[in-house]
Amino acid sequence: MNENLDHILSEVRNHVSSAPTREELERLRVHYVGKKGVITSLLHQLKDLPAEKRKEMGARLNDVKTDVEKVLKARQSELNRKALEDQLNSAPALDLSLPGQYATSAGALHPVTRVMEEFIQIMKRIGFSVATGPEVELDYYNFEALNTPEHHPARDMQDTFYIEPPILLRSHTSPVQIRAMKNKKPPLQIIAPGKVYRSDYDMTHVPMFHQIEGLMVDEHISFADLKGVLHYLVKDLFGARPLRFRPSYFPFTEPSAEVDMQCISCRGSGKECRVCKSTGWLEIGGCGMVHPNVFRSVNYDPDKVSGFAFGMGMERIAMLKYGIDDIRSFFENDLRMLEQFSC
Ligand code: FA5
Repeated sequence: MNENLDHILSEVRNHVSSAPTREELERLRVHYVGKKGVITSLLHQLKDLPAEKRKEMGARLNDVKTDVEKVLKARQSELNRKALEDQLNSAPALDLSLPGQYATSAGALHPVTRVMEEFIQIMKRIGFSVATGPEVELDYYNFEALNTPEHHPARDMQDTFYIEPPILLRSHTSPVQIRAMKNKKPPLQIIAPGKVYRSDYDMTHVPMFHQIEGLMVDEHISFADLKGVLHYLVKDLFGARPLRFRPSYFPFTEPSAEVDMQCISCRGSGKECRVCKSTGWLEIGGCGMVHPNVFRSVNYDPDKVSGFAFGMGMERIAMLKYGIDDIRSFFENDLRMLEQFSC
């Protein structure tokens, strides 16, 4: 059997090393080490040998089997490499300078993102830093600490989506005021950009929109500082425009105001103007002086510090900047509309 094995091994070496194709190599593999192959049947015959011979021949047979498998594997790698080379040599040369079959258009920032970025850069220039807070918020930060306790009628103005009370989707960016003041002692000068959610839907209201909150706290901050900052901001965003501060109500500011900007379409004349509904003014946000109760809720002393806060709707500002009359068109993903603002 030993001689027989030597013969098999040299036969395998000859046949395998000259196997011209992968198909022929597979046939040889089946012939020698397949289920009914030459070496496999020799292994089956081991049981008929006397015990001591069986052990010696078993070891020898296994060595031969391992050798055969190695030879087969080596030839397989050679044939694979050769097949790949043939394929590469016969393929037509690839001309990478040819223009593509389909034009790919470059992406661009969404108009609302662009307005937000512009807004943030302006505010950073005058010393405001960016603060953030969660969109899934606690009732405490969204209302309670902002001087809006349970059953306060002002909660109805911002009807929102509750996950499970007291957890809700924040209805404004004002909760970041509380988080920022709890984190740091005055002075403080922050803006807080982000998504907010309300149960609203019409030409000027959507259920998800973006606000940027502003908050400045120090000794002797007055309404004049608030006006100065907002005039600077609007001038940079739209060019010099008259602003109007209309008395209003927010539980977390006192006094409070809505900020209106002169209409960019009719320049304040109001004459048959769809954009400002003939009023000559456009609302861009709410603002006011931080209420003493808000300071108390974050352990600031309202007798020592004062501050202003504002909250602006980014979609509304983008509508004014780009002359868009239906806020919903920002979210319909119609490229014909969005592409007009890419550059
Ligand atoms: C507030 O959200 C206050 N937190 C703003 C504030 C902050 C006041 C700090 C005082 C101090 P208001 O609900 O008015 O206020 O919303 C602010 C702005 O968000 C609005 O002027 C408007 O531009 C925008 N806005 C409100 N609701 C929507 C909506 N559903 N869709 C799009 N924009 C909206």
